[in-house]
Amino acid sequence: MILIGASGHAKVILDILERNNRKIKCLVDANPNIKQLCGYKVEHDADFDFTNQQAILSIGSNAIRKKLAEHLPCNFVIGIHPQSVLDSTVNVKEGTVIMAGVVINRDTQVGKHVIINTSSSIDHDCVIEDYVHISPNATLCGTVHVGEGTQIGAGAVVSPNIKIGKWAVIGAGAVVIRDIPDFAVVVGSPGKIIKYTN
Ligand code: JB3
Repeated sequence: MILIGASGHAKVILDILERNNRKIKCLVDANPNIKQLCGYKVEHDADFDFTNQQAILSIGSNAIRKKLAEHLPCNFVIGIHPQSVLDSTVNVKEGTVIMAGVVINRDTQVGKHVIINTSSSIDHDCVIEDYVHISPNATLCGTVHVGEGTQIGAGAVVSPNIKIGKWAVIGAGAVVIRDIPDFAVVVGSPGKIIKYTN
């Protein structure tokens, strides 16, 4: 299989794939100056045939993952660290990665090309839509809904039953106690909207 994107996020996914005994053919990056990562060869978009490759998009930007997922002819696979704890009812879709120390509880649904980053906690009955990034140590209580493309910052806390819209940004350490509309940028405790991304 291949990883698309060859920087810091790819390093973490490589570790997950190695622990799962996946054979990594190469990485592919848009930047022709990147030649290798962690001992793996890095190929480049301009001269690489993506057709039917088993792949993960190892790029932290939610918008870039969406753009590439929609046009690359790959078969996207899931990467789950063996030291994460997912209830058997948790549903995870293609292209999503789940890092070390993550806990996801019963009846939560995780969409496509999502990043559930290191040691984050997602409780029961949550819905995490496509292209979301849950950053390290974030905590989502029960029945939280996170819309497409939204980033939940490191260490943020989201109270139970909260709905966060699409392409929003919740700042690091924010505490979200009210529903958040699409595109809102939220900081602080209690979380306040300071601007909109669109
Ligand atoms: O917060 C944590 C724990 N991790 C962050 C991660 C989620 O996001 C990390 O700290 C970084 O902030 C970020 O990691 P990422 O995405 O590895 O960061 P960056 O250094 O920006 O690397 C993105 C890579 O994707 C670069 O090497 C780009 O050249 C490459 N890239 C961008 N667009 C692309 C494309 N590669 C390919 N093949 N095709 C593209 O269209």
